[in-house]
Amino acid sequence: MSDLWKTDTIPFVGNDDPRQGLGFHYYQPDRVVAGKKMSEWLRFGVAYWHSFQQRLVDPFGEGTAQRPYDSLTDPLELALAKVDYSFEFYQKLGVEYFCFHDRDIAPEGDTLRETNQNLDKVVDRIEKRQQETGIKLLWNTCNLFTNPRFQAGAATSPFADVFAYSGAQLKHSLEIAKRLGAENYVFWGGREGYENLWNTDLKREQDHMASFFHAAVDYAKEIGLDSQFLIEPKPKEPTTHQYDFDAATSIAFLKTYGLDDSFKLNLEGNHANLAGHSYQHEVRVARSAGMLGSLDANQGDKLLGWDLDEFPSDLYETTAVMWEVLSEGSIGPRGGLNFDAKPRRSSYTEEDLFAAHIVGMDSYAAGLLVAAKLKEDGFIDEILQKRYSSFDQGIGKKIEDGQFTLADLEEYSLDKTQSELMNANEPGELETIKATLNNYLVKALADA
Ligand code: XUL
Ligand code: CO
Repeated sequence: MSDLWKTDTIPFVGNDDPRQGLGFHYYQPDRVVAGKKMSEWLRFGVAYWHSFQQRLVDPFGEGTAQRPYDSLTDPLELALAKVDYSFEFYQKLGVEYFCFHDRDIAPEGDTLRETNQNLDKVVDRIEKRQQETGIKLLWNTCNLFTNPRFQAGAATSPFADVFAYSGAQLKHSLEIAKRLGAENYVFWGGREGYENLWNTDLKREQDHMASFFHAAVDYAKEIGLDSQFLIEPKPKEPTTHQYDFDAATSIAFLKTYGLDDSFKLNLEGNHANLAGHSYQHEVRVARSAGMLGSLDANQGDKLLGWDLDEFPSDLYETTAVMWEVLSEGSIGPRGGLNFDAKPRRSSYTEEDLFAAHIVGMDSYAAGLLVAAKLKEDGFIDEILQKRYSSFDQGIGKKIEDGQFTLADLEEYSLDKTQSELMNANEPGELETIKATLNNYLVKALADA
């Protein structure tokens, strides 16, 4: 067992010595930034699957992780040991939330009845540890993708027994959300999509998925579960095309099927990149539709085109995301920042697991500090206000108020010369904006 594991909590060390490891350089939970404590803005969560269940596998190799419970062989004993370890980890790290899939925490039995019995024993332990520590469940979810039965989907499987089983599994998972007081409940449809349209009835599958979500909403009402439901978009992987492709597609789906009042979105950085978007784009799209729910914070690698789930370290990206969050007033009504991320395969020690969470937490804390300075100075807000100011009066105001016809626009524009129209533009000044953003980043962190 490492020395680190013996320390009580990860300390704040500040940034006088940039090389001082295993301490927070920026994250101070009680520090007030833009009117709220850092811990309230960020609401960090640890992802149980990456940190305690999976073992840093990749598609070409077995896991490398070294953890103190490795020698345990009895599946239930192992599951309980992981719960105990995880709660010690959250406390040492100083995070208030965690997230899990049902199948992360307990072994499956032969039947759903047996599986649920295993699950309940582990949930008992989690409930006890939550009561002892005050650590809360940011969200839980159903794993409807790992088991071979879900090879062709769960709610969108062409096979009715698989749909039925998925609903039965979901029912118990919602009961667990209620029991553990989950802030949110996430639906990520890893296998809800298609490999090829020649053997797929897309409309029928999407109808099934919608009826699955409606049944979830109904059951939540029935049992008095008040967690915020979230869809987590991802364009592909493992499925070739996933139905919850990105924020815009998911919002359209929810509106088409009358589900938009019951759901919001959980947005993930690496998923955004796989969809050809920046993380900021996905957050902005959700904000614009009033659908921002929560964040799965991670990052990809520019050179690799799959879901790498790296811990966030790109300060430019964390600044952009936190600027969106500050502009919105919060991550979401009950949202937080879950590290759906894992250390690299060669970072297999317990220290590495702490270091990985620390760089993620520090990167978002730093992003918050920079974004707060941008807000305080009104830098971006002024740019936006000025750029669209022609819509604040005259013809622009009429357009925004909907007080126009195409004939009005013709009358207004018919005799305008090319140079008048060119002069209606203002320079976008992106290069200056980017230089200024860099200056803010450097200065805000130097002053931090
Ligand atoms: C997969 C992914 C999931 C969801 C929960 O890419 O992000 O771990 O967050 O099922
Ligand atoms: Co995720």
